Formats: sequence, structure tokens, C-alpha cells
Amino acid sequence: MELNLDAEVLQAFGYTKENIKITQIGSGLINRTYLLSPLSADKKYILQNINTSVFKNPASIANNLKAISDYLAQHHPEYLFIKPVPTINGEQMAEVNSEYWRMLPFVPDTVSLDVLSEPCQAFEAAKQFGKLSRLLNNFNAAILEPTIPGFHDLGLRFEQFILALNATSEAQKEKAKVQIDDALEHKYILEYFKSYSHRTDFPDRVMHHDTKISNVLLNSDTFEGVCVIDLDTIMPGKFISDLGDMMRTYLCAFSENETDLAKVKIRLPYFEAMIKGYLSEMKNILTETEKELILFSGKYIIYMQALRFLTDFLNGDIYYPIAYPTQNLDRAKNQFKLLSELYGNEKELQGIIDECL
Ligand code: GN1
Ligand code: MG
Repeated sequence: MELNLDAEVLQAFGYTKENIKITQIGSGLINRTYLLSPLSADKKYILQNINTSVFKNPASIANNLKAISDYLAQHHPEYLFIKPVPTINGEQMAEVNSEYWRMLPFVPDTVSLDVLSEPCQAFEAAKQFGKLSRLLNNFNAAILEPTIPGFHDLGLRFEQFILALNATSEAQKEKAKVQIDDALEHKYILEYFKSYSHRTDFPDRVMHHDTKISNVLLNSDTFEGVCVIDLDTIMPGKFISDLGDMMRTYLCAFSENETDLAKVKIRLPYFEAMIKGYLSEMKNILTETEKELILFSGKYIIYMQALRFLTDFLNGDIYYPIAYPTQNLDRAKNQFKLLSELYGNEKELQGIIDECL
């Protein structure tokens, strides 16, 4: 699909419509992403429009990426960290008509997958996210700004769900009755998390916060992990964010959009590969408390995502784009099914973790 982009956006980065080919790519729900192929050189770039109703302070993204990339350049210069290409004025982003745009280098000879079809892909991806956390273990996470305040704060997500529940219509409540009950019944996940908050060995770390498979670039021949992308939500968080979102998105062969719940099942070989990949980087860094919470990370994140989809359905779909009216409710159903699968396989899953530790 060829697209018309505001000429000013391209100009900010030193290009014009005449010397560039533009294609929209990517499957993310939040930002719009384009591939730019400058015709003059064998180079490609990714251009992204930052969704400012989600990222209310885009400068925080730029500041965080700058702080991290400076640190990595100094301490781990061999690491491939995809930092933004500055504008011709040296800015981290271009601001055009109150919209924010940033450009990133396109990494050649890599692929981004939308679904995992081999356990080794789970290993490679988990290893990449684990590696980023390991390399940033001594970086002071406290200097980063939350790019979305309370992003993975389950307490806040639960409050937002209650607010939506109190404000929604009886008709919506009726449609979502089972899922609302599910949401209330699983509140103990939040209580369980809170019971760990006093632990001193449960630090804030630098978390990616969006560890789905399409956010890892793999070598297009060998399928080895190359680097992670989509760095907008890099900010301080608990380790459970990254590992939990991998469980949410790698273990089932079908995505959150699958409506045939019989297909929502957990693939044990993918779990094992994912745990091995993650621990190949993080085993010696995780604290005792964190190790205790490995399986819990999946429960926390899947429950939170179910709450977020359900909340959005009750709010009239103001956050996640939908293709049909009850899609966010269906996504919530899917996530609650996934959660029940995690519980149903708990023993085997914990056994795999124990063996890997
Ligand atoms: C959003 O835009 P995308 O697809 O990378 C969301 C994630 C959710 C995900 C669910 C900033 O990510 O937190 O897990 O949708 N990102 C934001 O598909 O809200
Ligand atoms: Mg994202």
C-alpha cells in the first residue's frame, strides 16, 4: 500500500517524496508504522507516528532511549540497540502539526514474525529480552520516566475496570456478565502480588513491557535472535512484565483475537524453550523472590490483559481498535481462557521451571 505522508515529516529527516518509497507495515494496535526505502541508497528506514493519546509525553520515550543507548554504548558497545535516527536538526523526533514522528534504522536480513511456529523461536526471543535486562542490570532504572504511568500496575488496571463497570450500561454488563464475574473472581492475583511488595529482593528493573514475538528481529536465514524493537514502553517495572507477556503471547498457537476458545491451549515445548532462553541470560541475576514468581508472571500479565480488554469493551472501545463490535469482549474471553489453561497446567509448568533453575 503506497501512502501519502505529509511532506514536512520526510523533510525533517532530509528526504522528499521524490527520493523515497513509503509502505505501511506492522501489526501493532497503537502506533502507525511505515517502511521507507530511499531510492538513492541501499538503505531502509522505519518511520513511526507516535500515538499521543496513549503516549501523552513523547519526550519521555526519547529521553529514556537516549539514556539507555548512552549507557549501552559505554558498557556494552557490541550490543545492537535500535536507537532513533535524529532529524536534520539533531532532534530525536520530528514534530509536525502536533504529531510526533521518529525514524529508526531498518535492520537488514532480519524478519519479524507474527506467530511462533517452532519452540526455538520462543527460545531466541526470550533470550533477546532476557539479554536486554541482563545488560541493563546495573543501569539505574530510577532515572527512566514511565512513558505510560501505571502501565503494568495491576492495582490501577483493576480500579479502571471497576470505574468502567460502574459507568457502563446494563446492556453491556449483561453481555459481559461471565467475564465480569471472572474478573472479580481472579482479584486474588492482585492480592497475591501485593503480598510480595514488602520484599526487598523484588527490584524495579528496566523492562521492555511489550515482548510479543513481532517485537524481536530474527536472522532471516538462521532464525537466531538479533535484537528487540518497539522500545516505547521501556521503563522501570518488575521482571514479571516481560516474562509474563511472553507467556501470554508465545504459549498459545493462536492470538488474543482467536474466538474459537477450544483452540486456546498451552504448548508445553514452547514454555520450556521460552524459560530456557530467558534463564540463559537471567538465571544468575534473578533474585530468590523473582525466581519464586516466574510462573506467577504469566498469571499476572494474562489477567491484566483480560482486564484491559474487558474494561475497554465496557468503556465503548476507546483504546484498542476493533474490527467488529464485541471484539474487545471476545479478546477478554480469549485471555480468561488462556489464564485457565495456565492454571490447568500449573504442575507441569512449575516442574519445567524447577528443572531449568
Ligand atoms: C498494545 O500496539 P501493540 O500491539 O504493540 C498494548 C500492549 C498490549 C497489546 C495487546 C501501549 O500493543 O500493552 O499488550 O496491545 N500497548 C500499549 O495486543 O497499550
Ligand atoms: Mg507495542
